[in-house]
Amino acid sequence: MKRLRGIWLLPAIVALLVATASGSAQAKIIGLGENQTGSAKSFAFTAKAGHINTPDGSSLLFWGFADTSSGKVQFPGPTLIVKQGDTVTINLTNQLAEPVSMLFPGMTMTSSVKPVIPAGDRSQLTSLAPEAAPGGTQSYTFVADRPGTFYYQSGSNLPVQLRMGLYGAIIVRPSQDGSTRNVDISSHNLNDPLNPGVAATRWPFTRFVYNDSLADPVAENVSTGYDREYLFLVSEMDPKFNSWMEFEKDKVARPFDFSKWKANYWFINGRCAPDTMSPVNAAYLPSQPYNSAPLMHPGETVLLRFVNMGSDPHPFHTHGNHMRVVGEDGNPLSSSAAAGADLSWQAFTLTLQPGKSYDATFTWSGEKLGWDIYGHADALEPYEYIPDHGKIYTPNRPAVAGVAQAPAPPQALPVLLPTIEEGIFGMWYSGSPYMGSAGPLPPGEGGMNPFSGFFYMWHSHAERELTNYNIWPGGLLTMMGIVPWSATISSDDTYNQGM
Ligand SMILES: [Cu+2]
Repeated sequence: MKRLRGIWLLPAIVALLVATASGSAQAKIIGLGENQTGSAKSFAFTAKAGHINTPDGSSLLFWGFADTSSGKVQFPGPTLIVKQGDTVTINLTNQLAEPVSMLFPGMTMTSSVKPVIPAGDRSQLTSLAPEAAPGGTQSYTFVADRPGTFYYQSGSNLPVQLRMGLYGAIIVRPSQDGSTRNVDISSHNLNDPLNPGVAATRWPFTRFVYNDSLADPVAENVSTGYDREYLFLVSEMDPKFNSWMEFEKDKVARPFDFSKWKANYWFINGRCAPDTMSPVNAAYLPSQPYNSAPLMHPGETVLLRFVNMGSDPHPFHTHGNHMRVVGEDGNPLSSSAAAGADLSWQAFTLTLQPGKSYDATFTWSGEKLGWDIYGHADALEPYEYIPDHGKIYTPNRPAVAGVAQAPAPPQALPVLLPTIEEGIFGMWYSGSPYMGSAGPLPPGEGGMNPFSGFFYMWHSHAERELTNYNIWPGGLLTMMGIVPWSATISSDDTYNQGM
């Protein structure tokens, strides 16, 4: 999205930095379950109605799940975070006016999975799982025996209940999590901060999507190790449908024509941009507690856990670097149980299909740009790409036979860090010629970019999905922030800040 540079960049970055400055930006996946000890985990959910807010001022009726202890219904439902081998029980109470059930695709159910087929001469399946009647309860138990990214959803009256938001994510951490595996990164030419000027050969990971090969150092192509993780649960809504659900008094006489259902809001973790970049638990989004504000340090590996709970495919694009897709639907992309992610592949854009999950890793080091992204020629930054260090940018003008070209400038401008004046008059100028405008901005608008970070867009490549009910920009979009190692990322394990 070249045209998004400049004018759109500013409010997005302001939003992100405000979120970060308040110390509540999401730097890990938040959810329920990690504070429970033992391998038997129990959750109490209530299905109920609420309203979500969109950045254009709309309010939509939704149905969601509440963590009963807080009572706050949320969109999407609470993310469950459990460990491989855990036995998970969910006690559901239904406060909606119609029966609700829960499905856990990919899990080994140990409670009843009997579908609901009411007796009668025109028997029809009405639910894919045992239901909680209005005002009633139902419990579900499963063993989370496989690691990966999963989801739960309603199994009843699907055309209505899925469109109303009855779903959430499940993360199952592998039994290998917490052990240290060294991944061979000798081919990366990244500066080793412990041994400046020398290329780093090992990167220790302690978190993994799946159980990797036991060899140490682990070959890079089979590791599912990562440093930080972010959830991208994507979905969409047609406000005309939510409005019909809320205000139509006679739904039998005036049914909704589902052939005319057409999405006009697109969400990441239940929020439309730019709310995606607002803080976790923002007071003005009482039913949408999760944000999508990824931050990383150069050289780190970020895990993107994708779940598509909508009914449309969403092509997700990360800019800057490709993602490496290492898993799908809770299965590592491997050729055998022991091989690790050897069938992983590089994605420029990853099309998220409805009802599927994907695990993809992402690394950004500024490598092979042909110029020094840090704009300096002094000491190497941690994990800086060594061959580009100290390089200046020169335009690439391939020779064309028989075509006279104007001579290239003898020396293009190097990438300079902002001066004090630019800090005052161009407050977000990162020093990169590729990010935003370096022109003067009105003084007095906030402060400098405190991280000197690089911020750029992660978004749906279906560009209609970058709107909020036809107002651009918005929708399925957020900004990735790459901040120097000197900047603390909230809940960074190194600093142990926690959420
Ligand atoms: Cu783009």
